[in-house]
Amino acid sequence: MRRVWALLFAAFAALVVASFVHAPERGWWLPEGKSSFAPSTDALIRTILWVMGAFFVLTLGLLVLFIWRQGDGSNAARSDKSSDHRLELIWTVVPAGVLVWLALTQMDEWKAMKFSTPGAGEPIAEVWASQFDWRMRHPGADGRLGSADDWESPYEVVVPAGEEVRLRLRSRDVIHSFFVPAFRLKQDIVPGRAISVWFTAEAGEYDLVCAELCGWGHYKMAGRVRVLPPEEYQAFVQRQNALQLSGAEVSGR
Ligand SMILES: [Cu+2]
Repeated sequence: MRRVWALLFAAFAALVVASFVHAPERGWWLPEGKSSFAPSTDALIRTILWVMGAFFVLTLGLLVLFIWRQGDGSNAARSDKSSDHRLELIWTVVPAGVLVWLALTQMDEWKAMKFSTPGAGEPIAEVWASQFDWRMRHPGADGRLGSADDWESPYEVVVPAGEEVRLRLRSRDVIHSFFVPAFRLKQDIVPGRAISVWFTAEAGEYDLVCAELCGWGHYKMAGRVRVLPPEEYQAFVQRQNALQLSGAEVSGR
């Protein structure tokens, strides 16, 4: 019976490894990276996966081996030792060292994302999250947020391609999280705080989702980031500004 368990554990490990190996070709992975962060973030994810994968295989391998060796029901292979300080030291120091190394490896990436927010002054848009929608407020013709010519678009923020884009995130109620998988960008939105994020992206339309369970309608918080080539973006903004100034209804397009 113990050998059946050993085989089941081995099969489980093989299934996990196989699913990771085949994930990218089956579309079980993140969407293709479309921001300047994507290549280095993906490299970091791969590094962490390899390290964790190696430890996973090692741990399960040892487990399978020990169960198998005890498979005949005898305790012949069992050691009388109740502890082994050298072994305990190894399995404490090695994982701790690996964790410190991983922490140091990701520091540059973290710094670029969180502490190197470019530009001063008004952001391209202010993203307001609330239960359960997204409202994007743009500064309008005067370039200032909070004035009468601001215009809003529901669920969609429009930004220029190939430029550093800064957004300011705000919440009207609870904690939400601004997550654009294609940009590898995720940031919590905390009520009472204005938090900036930035990215440089390729032209296209990308999913925006809330990544913080914020209530019963959390699943509905699906928005979009539309990244336009710079000329198209300028034309779009001018059109929106003009519409707002003329008092016409702004549809968000
Ligand atoms: Cu939410």
